[in-house]
Amino acid sequence: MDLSGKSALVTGGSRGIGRAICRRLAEAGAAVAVNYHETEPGDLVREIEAAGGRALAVRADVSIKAEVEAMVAAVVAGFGGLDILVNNAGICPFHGFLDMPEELWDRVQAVNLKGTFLCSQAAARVMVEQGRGGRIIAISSISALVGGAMQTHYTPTKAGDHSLMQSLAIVLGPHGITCNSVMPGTIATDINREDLSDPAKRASVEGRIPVGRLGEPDDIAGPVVFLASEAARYVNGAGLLVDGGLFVNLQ
Ligand code: NAD
Ligand code: RM4
Repeated sequence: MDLSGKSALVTGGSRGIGRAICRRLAEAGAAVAVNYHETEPGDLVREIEAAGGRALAVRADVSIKAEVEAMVAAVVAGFGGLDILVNNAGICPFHGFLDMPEELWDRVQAVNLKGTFLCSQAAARVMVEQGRGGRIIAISSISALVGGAMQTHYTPTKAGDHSLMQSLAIVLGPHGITCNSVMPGTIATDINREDLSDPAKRASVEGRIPVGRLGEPDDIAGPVVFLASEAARYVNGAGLLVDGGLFVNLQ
């Protein structure tokens, strides 16, 4: 899975799943633009460079069109093009439904779904113009397939991200740009640290995962590198569930 000569952009790349994806894309030879929103990931850029790779940090709030366009322009200026976009940025402020504030609903839609639209559109325009194909990947979720009592604002965005990849697979396939989603199960990161801090909740989730443990960010990076690679050239419009078997463990 050699990505030498390719240029990649990972949104929300400074920590968690995004950080692991940046590391693995760089290891496979891609030049990696690490998008961040708040904390500049200088350490990750230095780590990738120290290992002989190329990386740059690009700030943008993925929900703001002008910032997304400036981010994509900065990647093209820095690396001379863009071949791989990973829509990873996302938020999940766990909240009940009956008292869900409208502003919280709007913010989750804006980051998780509109952000994927804005980044995919800006990147696709560059890829179509370049005329050398490309890869667009969304980090959707098992939550695209199942509900969550404290995630009524979140699960529709993850179903939406997957649905957007399905439609873009049709629109962009003729340009040699494949569009797919990866659907992680429960991966221990900052997004669910508080939710999983309840030992009973953690034990109940762990107990339902056939491989016997929660996911780690690096469990998601390999499948992303695969979808970004030539090995996945005929995979288009797919959703790859990466959950240790959690979803199928119903009975
Ligand atoms: P995380 O909180 O560690 O990472 C989220 C990243 O998104 C951070 O880098 C954050 O800065 C960035 N971000 C948030 N708002 C942003 C904005 N407006 N603009 C740009 N970046 C922004 O959590 P994570 O678990 O690594 O989540 C990464 C993705 O994986 C999310 O889309 C999440 O929905 C998805 N996911 C996570 C799990 C899980 O169990 N952890 C499962 C399925 C899907
Ligand atoms: C995921 C999935 C996980 C949850 C995170 C926040 O999409 O629902 O179980 O911990 O979101």
